[in-house]
Amino acid sequence: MKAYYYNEDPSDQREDHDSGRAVSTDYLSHLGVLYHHCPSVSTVDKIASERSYKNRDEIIVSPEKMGPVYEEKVKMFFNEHLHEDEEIRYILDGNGFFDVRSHSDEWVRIGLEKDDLIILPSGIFHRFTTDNKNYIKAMRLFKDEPKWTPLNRAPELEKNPHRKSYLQDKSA
Ligand code: KMT
Ligand code: NI
Repeated sequence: MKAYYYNEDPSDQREDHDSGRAVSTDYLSHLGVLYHHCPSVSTVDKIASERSYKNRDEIIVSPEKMGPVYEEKVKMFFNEHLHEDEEIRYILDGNGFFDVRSHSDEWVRIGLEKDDLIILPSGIFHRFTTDNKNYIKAMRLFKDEPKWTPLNRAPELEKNPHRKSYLQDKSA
């Protein structure tokens, strides 16, 4: 895992966009974003049972797996959105970036690789992209039914109770 402020250069979203300003795991936790290194699935099982996550599936995001809709999917994952539930992802193979909004509404980029597990709190604005190798395999964990409808950023979302409670908790 490597976290840093995103530079807004006009290159493809899948490039590193590393501004050179590093972000610590401590700051991530102030945003409510929790990182765990999980060298084995049993470490993941422990976190899942502590948080009552009963279900999981696996997703591969790559042109081989998705075919011609890949580019479209990659653009879609990169739309800024929030969820009313936590988003937990455990990286099984490949690489990807989760970008989350800082307290001052800048993008913080979190580069993930195999064995990285990330928990995004409900209500945080974020987006996802593969990197320039165009391959990631990830486990998605959920409590009951998969419920991660993306709510795209819009002014009226500031009234969403999950958004309000995120802002209150994190004094963002
Ligand atoms: C998401 O929430 O954007 C995704 O699930 C993308 C694939 S998981 C790395
Ligand atoms: Ni999401």
